[in-house]
Amino acid sequence: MTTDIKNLPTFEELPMTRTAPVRSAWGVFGEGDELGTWNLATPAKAAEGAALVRKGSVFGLNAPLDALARPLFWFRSSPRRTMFDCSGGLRVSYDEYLDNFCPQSSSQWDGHRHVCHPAEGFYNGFSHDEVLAEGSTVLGIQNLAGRGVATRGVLLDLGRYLESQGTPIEYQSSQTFDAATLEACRAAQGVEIRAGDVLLFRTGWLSWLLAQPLGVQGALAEHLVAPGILSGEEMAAYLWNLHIAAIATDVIAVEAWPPVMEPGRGFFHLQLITYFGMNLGEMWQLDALADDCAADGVYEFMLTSAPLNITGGVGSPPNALAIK
Ligand code: UVW
Repeated sequence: MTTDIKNLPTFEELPMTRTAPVRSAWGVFGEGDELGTWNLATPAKAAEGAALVRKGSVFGLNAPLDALARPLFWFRSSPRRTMFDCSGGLRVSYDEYLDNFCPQSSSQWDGHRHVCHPAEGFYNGFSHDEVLAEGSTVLGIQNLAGRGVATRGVLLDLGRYLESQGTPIEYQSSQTFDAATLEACRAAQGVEIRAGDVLLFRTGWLSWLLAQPLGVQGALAEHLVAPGILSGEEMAAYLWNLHIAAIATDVIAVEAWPPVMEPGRGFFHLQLITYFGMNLGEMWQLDALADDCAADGVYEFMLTSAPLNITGGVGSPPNALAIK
């Protein structure tokens, strides 16, 4: 199915079918769709992104896989890498393997399998049985890996913007950014956000975290607090009505942590991933890109991402590039 990205329902018009949950986009991209808002990153958007490549500057947006000795969620682990001589001791050829590799322990995409509602299921109404059945690949990250991402990217540098306003972000807090703040930052930067874009917002949190002594990182792993967007209906309306293909950031969870639990619905991840079908990019390293945007005043670029082609995968490092 080809998506008419100029003719999408507004947030106020959702849901589009009688059986879909409130504030959900189930059915908007077709019954059985597994890509969600990635449908908005069309071939025309790839061409629009490519037209933004002017000076040839390339920014890799992945932090190292083992950036954190101890990932901040207890259920994640950093990979252990072992390099070995595969030439029978001749010392002419080497391979390696990774143990303990969790694709979401550093820069990552949270894919469509990452969260779901206990009763309503996964994005687009796929049930637990359909997704979790032995051998099922439904909603897996391979869907995105197979098509790849090439589109227009836009950076909102909230870190710089809020500092310029005299209200620098408090990294060791659950500070929230509401839609008005995102809009004010966007307006101050003089950049448009268009349908099919990947929207990046930078806080500076990841660089702050990586510069902290292990004791501070360990304390955060025990009791995580982190800034992020404000959850709730106003933010949901703002993000849906932009008709972006995805949102990504340098903080750990897109939304502030600990998250706000909406009764009967859960944390904001569900609104975005489960109900909109929108993947979340987290812990991306955005500082070099942000420095460049601040220097030349250009906050739009080509954004590419080639996630690992993990059959049935929940998430992946993004392998994202911004090219200006
Ligand atoms: C959780 O959803 C718990 O973590 P993250 O958003 O970092 O993937």
